Amino acid sequence: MNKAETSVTTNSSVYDVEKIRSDFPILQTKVHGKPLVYLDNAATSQKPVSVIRKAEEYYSKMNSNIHRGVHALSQVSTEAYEGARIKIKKFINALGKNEIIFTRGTTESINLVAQSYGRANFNEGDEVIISEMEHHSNIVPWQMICEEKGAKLKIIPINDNGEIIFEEYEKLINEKTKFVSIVYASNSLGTVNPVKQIIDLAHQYNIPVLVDAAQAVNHLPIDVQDLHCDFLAFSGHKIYGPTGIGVLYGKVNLLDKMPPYQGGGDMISTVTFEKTTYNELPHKFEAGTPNIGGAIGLGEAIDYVQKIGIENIAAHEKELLDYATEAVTEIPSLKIIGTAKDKVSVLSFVLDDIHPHDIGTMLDFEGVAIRTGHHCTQPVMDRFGIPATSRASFAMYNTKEEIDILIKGLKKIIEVFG
Ligand code: 7TS
Repeated sequence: MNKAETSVTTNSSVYDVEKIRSDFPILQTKVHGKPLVYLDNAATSQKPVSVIRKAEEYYSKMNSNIHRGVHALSQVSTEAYEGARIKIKKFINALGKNEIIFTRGTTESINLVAQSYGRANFNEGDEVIISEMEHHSNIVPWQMICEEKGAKLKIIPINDNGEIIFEEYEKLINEKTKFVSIVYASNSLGTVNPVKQIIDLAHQYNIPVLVDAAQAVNHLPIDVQDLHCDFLAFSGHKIYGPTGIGVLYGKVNLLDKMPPYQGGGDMISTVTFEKTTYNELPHKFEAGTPNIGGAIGLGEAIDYVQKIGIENIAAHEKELLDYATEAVTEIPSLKIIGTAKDKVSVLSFVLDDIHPHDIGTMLDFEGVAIRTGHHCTQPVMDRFGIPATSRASFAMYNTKEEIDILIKGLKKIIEVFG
């Protein structure tokens, strides 16, 4: 492999993609006899060996329930779980560790805010603003609570490049608006939204904003104090961590006033049949035994990302995206869906007269994993008048050679379909 093509020079060092690849055992897998080319990172990322080992270490040396045992193992697992919370607090620069709530993932984080904040604060005639490019998990929870409370969902439209039309947002926001929930980076278009500007405008009206950072946290440095977001949600599995674990960040003054989302063990202070008082933050929002091993694994994944450096990862992924965007110009029948100026490493496209599912299936025979479909963003598909796209999404361990294999595969498919 040509070193010059696989390494990018970063501020501090040379980005050694081969070394990074060697940390991800699954990348050695063969699919249909071909080396795996994993380009479905927006769906879920692969895990480095340190995260895999951490899960093994947890279950073989630490496994015990947390916050409730005086015995040694319970103390070890509690310390590791709470240690992971502190790592996440530092990673996104939250003010305090009580602002970090462990959830199952982005979906649960958004549902928590909709069901807790929304149920307590939305009334008949109120309005909630989201955008046309949201993942279903940032649409449906708001729809559900709006329906229950008689509130209305307002949608910021997007332009032909897949960018938010900011002036339309300015027109939508008014004294009826009670909440704004916006995706940082779109999973089906790649668009990076001007979330800081979006938040600033909402705050002029004292409206809280939730940022869906599911596709941002693994690509961009995130500083919640700099963003001034009120809530931020992400999933562990998209940032090289385990599935079934995620994070809700919330400003302490908002979380404090919000009612619990679920009732059960660990979220209480005292219980009688007459009255229950609730535990302090963040435990008030973590009912029941959590995904302890998952949280510890997520802490390990964040250590790994910080070791490589999120800026270095971003620079490498930008190079891959630019390379792929240029390479597909060789295929005249290919149209990119999502041509925003500012994008994360997501390349969605359609090919004239060839259904994305056929593209996905045929690429699979070449060992290439991409995602095809509506990507849980049906309104985006409606906006572009298409049923589905094919989506290649790149991570820190992908290479230009893998993009070459994708392009070769696409050309072969076009030949087959005549
Ligand atoms: N928000 C965005 C922007 C996403 O991309 C996803 C998952 C979610 C929320 C939900 O995350 P979860 O971990 O709770 O499921 N997106 C994708 C995808 O693009 N392909 O598979 C899942």
